[in-house]
Amino acid sequence: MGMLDGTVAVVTGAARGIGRATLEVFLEEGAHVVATDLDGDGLAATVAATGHDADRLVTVVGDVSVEADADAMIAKAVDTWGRLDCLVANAGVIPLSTIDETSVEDWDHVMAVDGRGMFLTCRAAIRVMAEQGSGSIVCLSSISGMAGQASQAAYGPAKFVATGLTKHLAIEWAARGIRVNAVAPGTIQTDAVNALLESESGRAYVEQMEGQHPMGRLGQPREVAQAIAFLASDRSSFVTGEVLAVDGGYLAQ
Ligand code: RM4
Repeated sequence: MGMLDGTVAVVTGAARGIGRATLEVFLEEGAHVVATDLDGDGLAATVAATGHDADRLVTVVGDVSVEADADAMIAKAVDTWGRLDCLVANAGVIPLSTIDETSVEDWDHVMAVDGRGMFLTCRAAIRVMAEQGSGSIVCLSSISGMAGQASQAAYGPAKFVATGLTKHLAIEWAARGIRVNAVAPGTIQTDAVNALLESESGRAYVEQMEGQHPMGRLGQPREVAQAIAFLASDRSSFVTGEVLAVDGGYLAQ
């Protein structure tokens, strides 16, 4: 028996990083998954690598910041399997910049993807879950959505949106059987973080972050995915409004 047997889930941003690891863990645990991403080629490659067929895994290529796309991601679950038990609102961008390096366009882009995208996918999911009277949403916050950090002048505030949306929606929908939680990952060895290693300033940032995690290492995408699976599943049936740090002790300092 898998922890998510019979569960129908939507995972956004599933082509790589934490989203991809979440897709893999959810499939291992028995879920049926709608995997979505803006990058159609990347998503196709990830899906092929899982070895699963359309019985358990379907895809939507789209942009979470576009209302019609976000709605289509949730509709795909209902059209394919008749219900939606879980949304993992993972899709996002991670720019590193101080405020004086951040243009208005940079700010708007991060808020559109990480902020509005989370709002739109949560709204579409809640409309279905409210009809069912059940559901579990897991939002991707960050240690940057719980505490300040340098060079995160737009991304950090966008992750505070994720934390805030989680808590407010948890209260708003608790009585209707919908749980809303978040994970707050520390620095995780994803493709996005690995890409930072290509520039000198990016490498200095990652090395410094590594030293700031009490466990003395970066996290792995799968370590976050396991926490997401727990929050998605019935094993966390009395947990809502929680932001679970998966950060090697970073926020405990
Ligand atoms: C994460 C968090 C980490 C940072 C990465 C780039 O959400 O803020 O600390 O290293 O983004």
